[in-house]
Amino acid sequence: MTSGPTSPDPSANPKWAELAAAAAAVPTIRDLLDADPGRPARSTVSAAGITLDFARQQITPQALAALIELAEKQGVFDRRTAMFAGEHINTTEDRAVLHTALRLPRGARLIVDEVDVVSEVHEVLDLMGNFAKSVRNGKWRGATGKRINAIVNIGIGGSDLGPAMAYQALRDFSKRDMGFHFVSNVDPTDLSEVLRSLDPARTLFVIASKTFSTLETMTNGRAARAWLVSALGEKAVINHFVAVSSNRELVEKFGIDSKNMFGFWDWVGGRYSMDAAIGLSTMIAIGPKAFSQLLAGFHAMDKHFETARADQNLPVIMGLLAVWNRDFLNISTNAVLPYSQYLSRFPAYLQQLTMESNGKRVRLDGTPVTYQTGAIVWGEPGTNGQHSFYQLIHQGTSPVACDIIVIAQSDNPLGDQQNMLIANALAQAAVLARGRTIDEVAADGTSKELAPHKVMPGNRPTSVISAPRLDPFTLGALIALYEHSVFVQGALWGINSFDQWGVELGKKVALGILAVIDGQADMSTVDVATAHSIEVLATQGRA
Ligand code: G6Q
Repeated sequence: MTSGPTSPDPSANPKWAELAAAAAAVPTIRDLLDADPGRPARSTVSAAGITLDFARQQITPQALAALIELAEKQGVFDRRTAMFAGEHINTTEDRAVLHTALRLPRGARLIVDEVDVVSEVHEVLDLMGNFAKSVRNGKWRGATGKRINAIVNIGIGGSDLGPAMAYQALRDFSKRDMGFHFVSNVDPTDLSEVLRSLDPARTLFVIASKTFSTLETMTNGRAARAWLVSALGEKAVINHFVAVSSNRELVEKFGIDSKNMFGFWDWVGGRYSMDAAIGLSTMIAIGPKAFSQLLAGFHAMDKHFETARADQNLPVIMGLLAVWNRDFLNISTNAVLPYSQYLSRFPAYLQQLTMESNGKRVRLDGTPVTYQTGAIVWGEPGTNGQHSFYQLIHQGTSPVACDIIVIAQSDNPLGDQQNMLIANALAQAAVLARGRTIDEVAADGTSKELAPHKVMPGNRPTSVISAPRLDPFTLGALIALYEHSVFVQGALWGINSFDQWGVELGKKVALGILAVIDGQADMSTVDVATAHSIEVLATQGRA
């Protein structure tokens, strides 16, 4: 750990008390909207093809300005500069945090720890590009000479969620005569269900693991290898397995030719790696050209985040609104509601990005926080969610902040369906923000007894995030928007958004318990509750 990371306590800053007082007196969203017809236009900012409309957030312009001042005083913008420059801002792991370098254009210059980062990034992108092309055009063949028609990405967490989300999001840009599958769970069902429909002679496995030692990925990788070898023999492995990793030694040990390994660096965190080599399956799906458009979208949002003034800066505004909702309005959860079927895995992706990054309870210097940090993030695509959990958002007792994501144009126009989709998104945004008063309910002729049941309190802070079309560029920009919003939140809270000790512990503890279950360690090595559960599962026929 580098010495002496600074992390001033934001709640000790006089601006914090000022913001708390502002929150106590803030009008309802309905009142804010009704008092100021110019509010929607003034609360809308666009960059990199994405528009953020935060008119339905419960905040005054003065409070937003105070948040910006607090961010300035907390060193959020200096930390942003340090991140882009490759300083080791991930202090607990002594690493730079440079996912923004993954999308720097060819020819840009960034030297970090005496290494020309941009050349290295483009070297790997070129290797990936050649490989992706050869799989797509059939030059790369399986061991029996057949073309590959199925790609199976085996990875978990950051080595799965990004590629799985991006494939789903960009399906319309994908090579439709190939199948793309994502296996992550160590539950044997995950791999088995994927393999049952595949032909070994036409299947290519991408083993995606930064460390190449993650239990789930290595176990599924070995099982996939055994499946292939039993059909085609040991020699076929070289034609049917490639690796994405930063651990050459373990890749070779697995039997994968290191020529077929696509590397990345310790300055790319797992959850920030879908635009590094972890995106290999995405690149095979959409082709190298579309992948470079995806990177261009990320880069456009990076540039905007780096250079735009704070009050026009989408990630800064979104990040500060998240802090406002969490700490000053005391809202503990944020629903991400994409009105796009293509974005159906986006909430799951954001769960990792936001909760693994900002689920932290001590500041950089190790002192405990005395305020709330990362919100709980979850969601499902609209309109599906409307017919289930939206009920709680509308009338439950816990307020939920909402991000409604709308894509204006459909790639699959069908009658009036796209208009219906958009109408539903805007209807929900209106009701969440404004609610429905008892007088409005009564005006419908509803009886006195029934009326209270039909009242909606509203006042659910809602942002509408929109874009003309969901293409690779837009997806890149959208992801970068959330990445940097997460950064702003973490920097203001003074926490390290780039480590994940909770996740690491889970990996370690599971190995100890596995040793007990497999009879290689004594029951006394686990706690009494775990020992009891192991015994209960044994009586239930655990294998
Ligand atoms: C991401 C996390 C975690 C990680 C997985 C897979 O930020 O660290 O989700 O991506 O545990 O790790 P490997 O890529 O090393 O297998």
